[in-house]
Amino acid sequence: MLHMPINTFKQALEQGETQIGLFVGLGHGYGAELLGSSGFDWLLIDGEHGPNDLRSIIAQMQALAPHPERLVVRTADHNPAAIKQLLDGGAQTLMVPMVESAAQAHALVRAMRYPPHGIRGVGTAMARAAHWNAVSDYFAQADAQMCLIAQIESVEGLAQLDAIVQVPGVDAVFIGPSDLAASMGYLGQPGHRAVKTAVEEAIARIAAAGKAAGVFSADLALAAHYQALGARFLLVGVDALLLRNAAVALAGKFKQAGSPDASGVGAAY
Ligand code: 3PY
Ligand code: MG
Repeated sequence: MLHMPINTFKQALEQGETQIGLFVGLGHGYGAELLGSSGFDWLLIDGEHGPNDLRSIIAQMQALAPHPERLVVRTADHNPAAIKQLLDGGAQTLMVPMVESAAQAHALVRAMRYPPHGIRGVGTAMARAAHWNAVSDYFAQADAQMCLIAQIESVEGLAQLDAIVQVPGVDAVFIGPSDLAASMGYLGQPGHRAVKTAVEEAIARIAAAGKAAGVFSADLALAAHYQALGARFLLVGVDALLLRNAAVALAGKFKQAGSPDASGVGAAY
């Protein structure tokens, strides 16, 4: 007899636990598997900017299933049909970009719930989430185990933040500093003082409403600052950049050293 898995990411949010995560953006199960048991609390499989489709996202969830990291999938947009397929594919926690009104948030909650509480279509015979009808309590548990993270990342979203955060079923709010910076007129400057102040204020407002606040910063000092202000789930890096930066650093280090015999080169082996 199979049972619906408990959403431990949602549980940790409810318990006020801090969760540190990484973007998974290479778009392939092989790269995702490599990140399993790497020490992060959660991983964000990025269906918005990563080169992903439903099949590649499912392959990454399968590859990471044996590992302890909690999985969150970011959707490309608000499309309820795509949300339905991700939930059927086994995603329990969705991060949805660019939420700008309580009405949008409410529609997203409904997309993640079965009637009478929502509009999610029923198709468990083809759903990995229900282990193809073998999960006996799937319908009883499904709505409760879903977790919605609304992303606030525009001036309009910030203006509507207090209403969005109150929508029942919005479990957490994640600030996107890059899009917010662009929306504020500081494209490419997520660390700009004005953006930083806006993020700080948003974290405080989300926490005051009793919801979990999240944010991304690859600047670790800034990430730690946001954590100290009350952010409870953070992304602190991007897999593609870790690989790229390590490759550039290794090439530079070896070429600068000039000779395979130079001390320190090859220390990793
Ligand atoms: C953003 O910064 O815009 C994101 O979506 C991720 O942090
Ligand atoms: Mg964004």
